[in-house]
Amino acid sequence: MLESPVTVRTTCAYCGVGCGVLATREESGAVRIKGDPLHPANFGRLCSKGSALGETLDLEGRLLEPQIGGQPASWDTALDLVASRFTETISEHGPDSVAFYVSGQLLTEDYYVANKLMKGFIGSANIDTNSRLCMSSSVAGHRRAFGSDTVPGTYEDLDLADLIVLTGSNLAWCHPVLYQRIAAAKVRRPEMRVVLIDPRRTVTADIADMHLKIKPDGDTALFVGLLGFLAAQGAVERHYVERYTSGFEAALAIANSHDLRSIAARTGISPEELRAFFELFTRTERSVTVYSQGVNQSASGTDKVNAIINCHLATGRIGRPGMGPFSITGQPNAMGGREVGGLANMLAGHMHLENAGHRQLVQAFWDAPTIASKPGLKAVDLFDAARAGKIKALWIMATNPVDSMPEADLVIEALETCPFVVVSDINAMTDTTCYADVLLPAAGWGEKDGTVTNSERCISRQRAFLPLPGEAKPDWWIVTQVAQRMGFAPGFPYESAAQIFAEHAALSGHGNHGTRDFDISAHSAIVDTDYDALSPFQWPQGRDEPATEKRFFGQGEFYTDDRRARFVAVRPANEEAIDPRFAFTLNTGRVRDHWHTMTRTGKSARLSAHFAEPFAEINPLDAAEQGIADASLVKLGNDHGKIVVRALLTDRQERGNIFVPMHWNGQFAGNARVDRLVTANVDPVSGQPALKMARVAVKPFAARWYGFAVLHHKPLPDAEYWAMALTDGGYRLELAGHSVPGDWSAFARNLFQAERDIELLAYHDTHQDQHRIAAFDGERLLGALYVAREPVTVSRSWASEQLARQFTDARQRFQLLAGRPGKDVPDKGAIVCACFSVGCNEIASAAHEGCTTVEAIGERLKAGTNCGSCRAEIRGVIDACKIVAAE
Ligand SMILES: Nc1nc2c(c(=O)[nH]1)N[C@H]1C(S)=C(S)[C@@H](COP(=O)(O)OP(=O)(O)OC[C@H]3O[C@@H](n4cnc5c(=O)[nH]c(N)nc54)[C@H](O)[C@@H]3O)O[C@H]1N2
Ligand SMILES: Nc1nc2c(c(=O)[nH]1)N[C@H]1C(S)=C(S)[C@@H](COP(=O)(O)OP(=O)(O)OC[C@H]3O[C@@H](n4cnc5c(=O)[nH]c(N)nc54)[C@H](O)[C@@H]3O)O[C@H]1N2
Ligand code: SF4
Ligand SMILES: [Mo]
Repeated sequence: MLESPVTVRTTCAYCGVGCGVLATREESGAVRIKGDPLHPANFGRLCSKGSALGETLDLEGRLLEPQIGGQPASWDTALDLVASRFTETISEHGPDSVAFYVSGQLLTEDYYVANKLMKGFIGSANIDTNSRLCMSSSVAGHRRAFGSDTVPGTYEDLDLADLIVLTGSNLAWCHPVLYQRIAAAKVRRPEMRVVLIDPRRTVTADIADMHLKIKPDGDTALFVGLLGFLAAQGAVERHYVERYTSGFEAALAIANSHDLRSIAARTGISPEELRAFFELFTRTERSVTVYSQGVNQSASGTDKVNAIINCHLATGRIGRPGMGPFSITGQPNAMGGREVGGLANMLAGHMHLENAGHRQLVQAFWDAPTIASKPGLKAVDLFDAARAGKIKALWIMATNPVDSMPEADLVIEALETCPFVVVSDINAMTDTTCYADVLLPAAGWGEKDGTVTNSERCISRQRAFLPLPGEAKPDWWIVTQVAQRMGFAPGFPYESAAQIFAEHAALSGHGNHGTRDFDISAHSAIVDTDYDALSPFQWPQGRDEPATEKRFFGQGEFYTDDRRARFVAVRPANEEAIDPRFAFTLNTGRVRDHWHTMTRTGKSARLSAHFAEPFAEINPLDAAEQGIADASLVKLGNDHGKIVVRALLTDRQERGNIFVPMHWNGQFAGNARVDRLVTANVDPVSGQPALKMARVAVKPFAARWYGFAVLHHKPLPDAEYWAMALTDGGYRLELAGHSVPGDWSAFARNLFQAERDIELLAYHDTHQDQHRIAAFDGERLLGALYVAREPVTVSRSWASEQLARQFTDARQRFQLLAGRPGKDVPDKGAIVCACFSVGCNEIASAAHEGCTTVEAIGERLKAGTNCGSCRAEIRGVIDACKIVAAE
């Protein structure tokens, strides 16, 4: 047990920036979180999610013991059952009848043992990961171009670049600390240029000098056009191309078959804007192209990646300071998972499954009975196979596919069909755990030890600073135990994460001799104490030669057979014909303060205040045409299903396009799992699904009543629409329905879980269909419900604050019922700054009083002065006030 308070250096649990965190456990049990000033990824900075990590660590909702069929079981019974069912299934139906579906949120050591068990000991490659939904087009594009899955550059390149092209990346919300780094570099060097390529005007546009509102999937055309332009301007770096690459002519021939006009038609960007961007890129040697899910999550994702890389190879802008294509990773250990070969078509240590020499190396090193010789099933195929009855035992670790896979309802069918489903998770109740035959309680962030690799190949330690809760165990331990019980004890002797890391490091150098990029063999003999003290380091760190160069490919030396890079002759994808029944393109992605399926960020009231409800961003003209009013509800549907979410009308959204966040799921909303609607259409090379491109019809959801409630107990809502968010002291809840409850007081009593002896304070206007009902338990508010025919206008942040306050007199109670703050209590409005809970009304009034810069707002209200993630939104509020003032 750790003595408290002790400060532990660890790494953030969330995104691939991989920020260093200082975690201190106070005497009270609370955990204080600060950025680690010494960590090279963040130098002390954290974003809103990282800063709030301490608020997500309580044990409410945690899975604290193994369960079989929903009943508690001992570890021995559960592990024996998993091992025997896998062993029996393999002996009856062969190794390919079982599968693991794992995650970029596992630590490298967890991932390494899971991959070793499946590929070397079970003898199948049926282990795939949620990275298939995330990074696999980047992996495939890297491998096509470089012969290896290498990210050539470093974060420092973002400081040094004169041009940063952000393609399909909402950096301000998804990699906030890198965004801040670019923003700071731009202040230091105002000549630096930023271009954003995204169909939506996201808050990232705030630092962009140019925003190219590209048509969905226009990226390949754009970069093919750029290649042609570079060649026409004589900007091709002949020396680099001739000496270090092959295939240039074929790629150029395609580029030359397109003129500016055809590129304009395919991208939706005007020829003038195209020319301006192409000229900027042509004349700026120090250019970095940062790309993320707008590139990867597409049926042409791999081609997009190669179209980008082609432009960097053609100009020799790769592997030198301030230059390069830069695929930034999403999950904390997306890179580590790739290093251990966690994808169904990869082998450990960045070796290749299709390479017999590599297979032999790995098998011999592992002293394994077998080695998978053909690629396994990729995520979408894996769940299809389970649905078809071909996968008979499936183990899911650290991912929530019922929410995050395309055609998500078919994943439910797959889990119902599969005879034996094991889920390792930290939470007892997720949309996936409820389909498990066996649930295994995993140790979470702060409770376990291991390493993660961030987007710039920097490996850092996650360290435990909390005791293991209940019966929870680290994922590597769970897999090791099952492997031993399957009869593979000699291959799985591990007693600590350090031993696994040492083996992984040794394998990376085994038979390498400079033929593989991934080499950390300098750490092959690491022992527990050194592992405990391990400082962040960037790979490669080979045993033989200390790395002197932190970037790859400045001097060629690619990992293809002839050590030349390949230009890939990519063609712009054809535009698909539109089924008129589904006239809208559905784009999906992230919001600033939530992480994926909300199993962790949903526990923080501060993070839940930024967006407390699932929503669809719709262009106001489209909304008008469909009869959709702002803040009303909309139904999005297609042949796969329907969802209902709040309409958010905004001209940030282009006509014909809709954006819905991926986060809301069955635990937080009645019917908002957006992946129900996304077709499982995959990229032919990488197998990554096109998660940014579904087709839907959009209609108003004709609610006959709308409700809003704040309540102390977690609600079990009974309404056609509901969405719940945590708030200080309880929950806030949005409701709506077609069928009108007969007795609103009974409805409210039920909702608040108010005992019979608790009296309700109620106001009913049956003529207007307005109802307001509150219940108090002594001086504490148990719940307040506001019902109206139109969306309820009560201030959400004010109402939420009422849960934490004491009601001592009748006047306060009536004020609550009136749904209005007293005159002396201003209404904050929607929360903009999560760190200091500052709302948009407060910012707007400060702006009206003369605070017209983000800095001035910071001085007055503190908003934006901690993590800075909200600075772009603060600027948005100030600008809106300026426009109103000018009108
Ligand atoms: N707050 C927060 N941060 C996160 C996460 C989170 O859940 N929450 N998750 C992490 C993970 S795992 C990942 S993978 C990353 C993802 O990070 P990002 O890729 O930055 O995030 P997304 O919102 O998925 O998508 C980025 C943008 O792609 C745009 N886009 C859609 N279609 C196209 C297209 O055809 N072309 C172009 N050029 N753009 C397009 C979308 O409009 C969107 O703004 O974020 C990581 N960081
Ligand atoms: N429509 C649409 N769908 C998407 C995307 C999109 O942009 N649009 N993005 C895709 C991308 S890029 C990604 S990365 C995925 C993410 O999708 P998921 O991986 O499904 O999302 P998470 O909510 O992160 O799921 C992680 C699960 O692991 C559990 N967990 C947390 N820590 C641990 C641990 O230490 N051990 C174990 N065993 N479990 C743990 C959590 O409780 C949670 O249930 O979603 C993909 N799906
Ligand atoms: S940017 Fe934010 S979420 Fe990402 S690693 Fe850093 S603190 Fe964590
Ligand atoms: Mo991701």
